Amino acid sequence: MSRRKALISGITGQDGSYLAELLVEKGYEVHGMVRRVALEDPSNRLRRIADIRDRITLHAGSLESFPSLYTVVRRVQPDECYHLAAQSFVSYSFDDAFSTLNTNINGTHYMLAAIHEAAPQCRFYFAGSSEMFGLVEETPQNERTRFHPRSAYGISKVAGFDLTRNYREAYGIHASVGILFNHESERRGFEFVTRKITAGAAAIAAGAKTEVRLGNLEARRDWGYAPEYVEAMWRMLQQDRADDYVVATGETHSVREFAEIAFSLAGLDYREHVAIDPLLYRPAEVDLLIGDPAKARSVLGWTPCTRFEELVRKMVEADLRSAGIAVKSSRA
Ligand code: G4F
Repeated sequence: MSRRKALISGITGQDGSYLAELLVEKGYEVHGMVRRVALEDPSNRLRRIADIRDRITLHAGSLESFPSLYTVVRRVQPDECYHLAAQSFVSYSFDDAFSTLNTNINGTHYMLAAIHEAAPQCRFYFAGSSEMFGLVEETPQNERTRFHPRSAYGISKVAGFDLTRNYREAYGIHASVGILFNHESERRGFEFVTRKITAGAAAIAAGAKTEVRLGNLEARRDWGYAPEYVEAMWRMLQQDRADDYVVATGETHSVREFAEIAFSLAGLDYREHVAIDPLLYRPAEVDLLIGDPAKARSVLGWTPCTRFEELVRKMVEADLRSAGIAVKSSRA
């Protein structure tokens, strides 16, 4: 039997790299779509997939160009397509709403249209987000909770959700949406608050800096461990029927709690090193997110394993090691 083929957009990111590793391990022929600039700067932009680079095939493609996506889909003829690529930093979407909306909405539409025209049997995954819930209308949030996005990023994800559902209903594409709550790891980008805190605490412990500047410490998020979340993506595409699923831990914690634990694991008191910068507050904040993963648990058989404190520990220990600090005990 020939190997199943998977195409991943956003393969160089945190989620894309973990998903590619999972699919390689499962015996898939894995293809990734990346921007041409990434192919020209492998040591930097392809660093997260360096370990599996010789076991995957990369194709140049741009979310801004339907012909480029269409060409990749037609050539690869994937059985499964995971559309993860996006402008994913919420804060940036306030600085440039136009490019966030263009890239995220058109990019998703182009991917769906390319699948519909060139590989209609392919199963499709769209990376939805808890940012779609925004100003939450109920707690915890589940698949039936109404969306109220608070940023251009959140709006673009709601549009992607609607596009995905429409391709499912109108054209019979096996298209599912994962409504993923925040998920972090040692591979998280430095612009996101968790990594900014863990890398900052490690740099302070190493004597390389003295403070970390943060915005709203009271925002609460449902933070899980990214490698477990890509498993949920894969499980969605193994179902007979396409559907939408909340993927979350069911626990919520504040940015302040994250900072307190991270700094203490680095042997520091966050109150002495965190400076509040009003410029880092968002014009419209998402104050509270907490997901109800009951459907993912019952239908997909998916459960999160890594609890909040363990997640913080994994991230802090990795950053301490990178900063040249020996870490004695790790439960990781
Ligand atoms: O880490 P964040 O930037 O993540 P955010 O905005 O929750 O979005 C992430 O999770 C979503 C899933 O729910 C994804 F869809 C999205 O792509 C992304 O991965 O910010 C978390 C919270 C916010 O409330 C923010 O205001 O932390 C607060 N915060 C406080 N100080 C900060 C900072 N966030 C950042 N990035 N930097 C700060 O200095």
